[in-house]
This record gives sequence, C-alpha cells and structure tokens, in this order.
Amino acid sequence: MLRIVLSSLGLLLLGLALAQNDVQNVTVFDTSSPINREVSQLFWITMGFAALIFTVVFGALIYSIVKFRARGDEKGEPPQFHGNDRLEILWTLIPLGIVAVLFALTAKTLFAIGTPPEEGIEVQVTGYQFWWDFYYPEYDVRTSNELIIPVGRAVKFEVTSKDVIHSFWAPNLGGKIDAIPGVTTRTWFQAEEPGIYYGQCAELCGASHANMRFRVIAVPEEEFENFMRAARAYKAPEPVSPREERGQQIFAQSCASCHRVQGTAAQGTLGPDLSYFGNRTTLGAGVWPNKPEYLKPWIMNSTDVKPGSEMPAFPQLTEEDVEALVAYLDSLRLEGFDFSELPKR
Ligand code: HEC
Ligand SMILES: [Cu+2]
Repeated sequence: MLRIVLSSLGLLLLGLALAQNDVQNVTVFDTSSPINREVSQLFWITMGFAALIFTVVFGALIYSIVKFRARGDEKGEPPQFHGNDRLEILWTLIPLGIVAVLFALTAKTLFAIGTPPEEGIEVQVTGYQFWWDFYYPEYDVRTSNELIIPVGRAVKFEVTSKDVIHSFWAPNLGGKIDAIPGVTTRTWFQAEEPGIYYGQCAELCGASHANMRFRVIAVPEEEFENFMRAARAYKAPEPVSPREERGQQIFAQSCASCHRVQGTAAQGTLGPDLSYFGNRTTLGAGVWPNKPEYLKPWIMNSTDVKPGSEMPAFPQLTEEDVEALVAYLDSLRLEGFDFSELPKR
C-alpha cells in the first residue's frame, strides 16, 4: 500500500515538474548549432556500430542457444572443439577496424569543435554564486544572465569565475566548459536559428546551483549590431513620473553599492549589471520571467525565493518603495528591442 502511494506521489511530482518546465526542447541534438551537429553525427555513427555489434553478438548467442540446445534424451557434454584460427583472426580484426574508425571520427570531431573559427565575436564570461556576467570587449558592453549573440556568427568565450568552480553550458548550442577562479578556459559556439536558448551552470557550486541559469538570445546580425551600438551609448533615462523618481532615489541609496546602471552614479560590481534591465526576459539568473509579480518578492527578500542568494533582504522597504523600484528598473530600457517573442529553444 505504502509503495503504491509513494510511487504515485513520485509520478505526480514528475508530472508537475514536467508541466512546470517552461523550457522547450533542451537537447544536445539541436542540429542548428555546428558543434552539436558534429557531436550528434558522431553519436549516431557510434550508436550504429553499437547496434550492429549488439545484433550480431545477440543473434549468434540466441542462434546457438536454440540450435545447440539439449534435445530429447541427450545427456552429458556435447562434442568439444578447440580453436579456429580463421574465426579468431576475424573477430580480432573486425573490432580493431571498428575501434580505428571510431577513433578517427572522434579525433576529427574533437578538432572540429575544439578549434574556434578565426572570425567571431569575443565574450568574457564570469561565473558568480549564482549568476553570470557577460562582457563584450570589442564593443565595451556588459550584460548579465542574458547573452545576446548574432545568428550565423561564431562567438568565442573566455570563461572564468570569481568564487568557486562553475560550468558554462548552453546545451542546444555547445559549450560546457568549467569556469575556474584564477584560470581562463576557452570555448565557442554559433547559433544558426534566432531564438532564446536555455543555459545552465553545470558544476555543483552551492545552494542555488540549480538556479544558476542564463539565456542565450540569438538575433539576426543587424539587430545584434544595433543592440550593441545602443547598449554602448546607453544612458539611463531621466525618471518620467514621481514613482520612478522615488525608485531612482531608493536605488541610489540601497542598491547602487552592488549594481551598475550605465550613465548613473550606480557603479557597483558585486551583483549583476542592471543597465537596460527593462529589456530582460528573465530574472534571478534566468529563473523567473521578468515580471513585477516575481520582481517584488525578489527585491524584498531574494533568499526567500533563491536559497543562498548573495543579495541582502530589504525588510525596511514598504510596498510603495518596492513598487517604485520596480517602476524604475522597468524604465531602464533600450527602446526597440523586444526579445520576449522570440521562439524558445
Ligand atoms: C550586497 C550587494 C547587493 C545589494 C545591496 C543589492 N543587490 Fe541586487 N543582487 C545582488 C546579487 C549578488 C545578485 C545576484 C543574485 C543571484 O542571482 O544569485 C542580485 C540580483 C539582483 C537582481 C536580479 C538581476 C538578474 O540579472 O536577474 C535585481 C533585479 C536586483 N538584484 C535588484 C536590486 C535592488 C532593487 C536592490 C536595492 C533595493 C539591490 N538589488 C541591492 C547583490 C546586491
Ligand atoms: Cu554554478
């Protein structure tokens, strides 16, 4: 009885988890990325050989079991054979050949995905407990938790960490490289379809490891260049309502020591860069949609919703204060860039 109850409960939870997952089709077999195309090709070839070997071995096994089974009143051991040179040479050479082919294909794949194309934009990725900083040195632009990239161009990453070991991974695109404090690791990938790709820290790094996510937003090249140009020139707009103005004041007092908003006195670097936060599709390192109903509890007490978050709680803020902050953060926008309607991949 207990077993039935427990297993139904497990199935129910699994169902809920799947239903709750807003992310579509997170897979390393996404062939719209050159790296994953190489890797999936190798995977299917290897699977093909494995299936062939499985069929031959099990076929021979089943055939022998049926064909040479004891029949009628046969008793004792059947006639014994010892050695068959031709057969033994054959079953050594064939596997050797298969291993050689797989070795060659694997080496080819490793070189193909390990060598970044000469052409490509550079991004410096820094992992923090529990969020990501992205800096584009060629454009002098910084974003956090959402990486904007151009479709059809390689993006080369220099990855490091400011605290513990993390791992940078956008499964549909490739990557997965450790972010190690004091060390720079390198990887690259390229998106061939526009969309919002899911990213996840892939190295257990503390209480909110599972909540250390990000998004890769791939847009047409022209839109990317426009975004970079606008982001580089960005200056936070002047508040247009008393509420935004109040939000700006509270931000300057309580938040500016950790967060940067380009074009203002807020230049903190302990937390994510919040310049053009209004353009963000997600919040809390890719965990929630960027909507007021999630932003308010986040500002009041982020550890309540994200265990281990390094952002302190603000119990002194009133409901009105928090709404003012939400209005202010939402006003920080680059006009003309709405990524929320891009397909999720
Ligand atoms: C002591 C430093 C510190 C202070 C002060 C601080 N924050 Fe944060 N904040 C952080 C850190 C660290 C994170 C990242 C937490 C995480 O995702 O694990 C963060 C994350 C955020 C995020 C989510 C950003 C994203 O990319 O998802 C918002 C929004 C935010 N803070 C707003 C505020 C506001 C508003 C205030 C002032 C009321 C404030 N913060 C004060 C450190 C701080
Ligand atoms: Cu991590």
